[in-house]
Amino acid sequence: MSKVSPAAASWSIRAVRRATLALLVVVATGAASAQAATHTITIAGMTFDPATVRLAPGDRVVWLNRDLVPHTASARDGSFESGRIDPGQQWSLVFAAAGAIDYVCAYHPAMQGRLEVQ
Ligand SMILES: [Cu+2]
Repeated sequence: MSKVSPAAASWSIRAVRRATLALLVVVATGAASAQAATHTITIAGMTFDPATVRLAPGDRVVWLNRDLVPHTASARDGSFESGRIDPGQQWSLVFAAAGAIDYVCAYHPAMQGRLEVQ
């Protein structure tokens, strides 16, 4: 007999649902591990902290100004320019391409930072 009993059919539907759910969990986990990260650089005491940030292509970098005066994040090669970031404000950018970028504060050139996208 090749006829499937209702109980067996019901069991196999549950098994398929369970397998589908397991597959979805695997896909979601894979997506999460490949998800872009956010790196926050705090500006305080006239410094970028951390001064050097290593990130992966697609990651976002946030500059958060916790200082008492405005600052900028200005790439030496001109590839990005935050403009004025007032105290308490932030600015962010996603870096798609690999490479190293040195940046400074346009108002206080002694303030220096570096991004290493790899
Ligand atoms: Cu500054």
